[in-house]
Amino acid sequence: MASLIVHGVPLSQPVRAVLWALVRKRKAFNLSPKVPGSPAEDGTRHPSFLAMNPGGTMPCIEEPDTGFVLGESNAILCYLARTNGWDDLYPEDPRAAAKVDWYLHFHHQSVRQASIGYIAPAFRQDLQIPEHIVGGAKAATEYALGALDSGPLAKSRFIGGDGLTIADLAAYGDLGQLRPEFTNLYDFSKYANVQRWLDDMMQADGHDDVHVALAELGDISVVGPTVARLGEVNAIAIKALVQQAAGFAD
Ligand SMILES: N[C@@H](CCC(=O)N[C@@H](CS)C(=O)NCC(=O)O)C(=O)O
Repeated sequence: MASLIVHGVPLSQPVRAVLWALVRKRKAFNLSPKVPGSPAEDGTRHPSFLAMNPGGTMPCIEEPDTGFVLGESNAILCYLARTNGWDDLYPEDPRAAAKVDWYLHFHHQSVRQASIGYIAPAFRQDLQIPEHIVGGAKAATEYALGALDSGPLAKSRFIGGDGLTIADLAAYGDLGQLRPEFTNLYDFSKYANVQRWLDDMMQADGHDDVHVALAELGDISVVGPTVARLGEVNAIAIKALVQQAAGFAD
């Protein structure tokens, strides 16, 4: 049986969410690094990639044995959990699953915007993202943090309830990277429940394994990284993940 292929790189937030599920469950995978937005052969806008994921974004998974391909991180997380029986990460009970689904739908126009408002301007200085887009994304992030803080995280330890689920993996992809331990681009102190949840997530199994690139990159709050540096930290993280995954079961 050939291992699942994950197309993407570890600096991508939604790719990290998928990798974290695989690492937690010790499920074997191969990484096929891709360049986001590039029409080149190794890019997410190349026709061969678009044939697998018409959205043209990473992550995308590919099952070599069945030919099954799927894009969109939250769809991938649900699929992996269902097909592998990871009921702790995505409960079978319809009401418990619905709480997780609530977050997965809420995510894109809310928490995901943290990466547009804070990370994209630092990582993609070449794009000179217009201020109204950055400002709008920061406002959406603020709203999302308030909603998480006064909503699910005021009631339970994790977003979907008392146990960690794929909702937490998806959310942490965009929020965890901003912590002082990584890029140091956002101060969460006014959101006590979010802060407590971030601390819990940092202790969760597999956290450090999927955050090698961000640990290598470090604080970028004063001087942003060069494109070459982003490539370097991705390469370091890919090597570590591939080595680790070689010991996992298909
Ligand atoms: N909704 C998508 C978002 C994925 C996404 O934005 N991926 C970025 C990298 S972090 C990407 O591939 N961008 C390339 C592009 O937009 O052309 C998901 O959750 O999978």
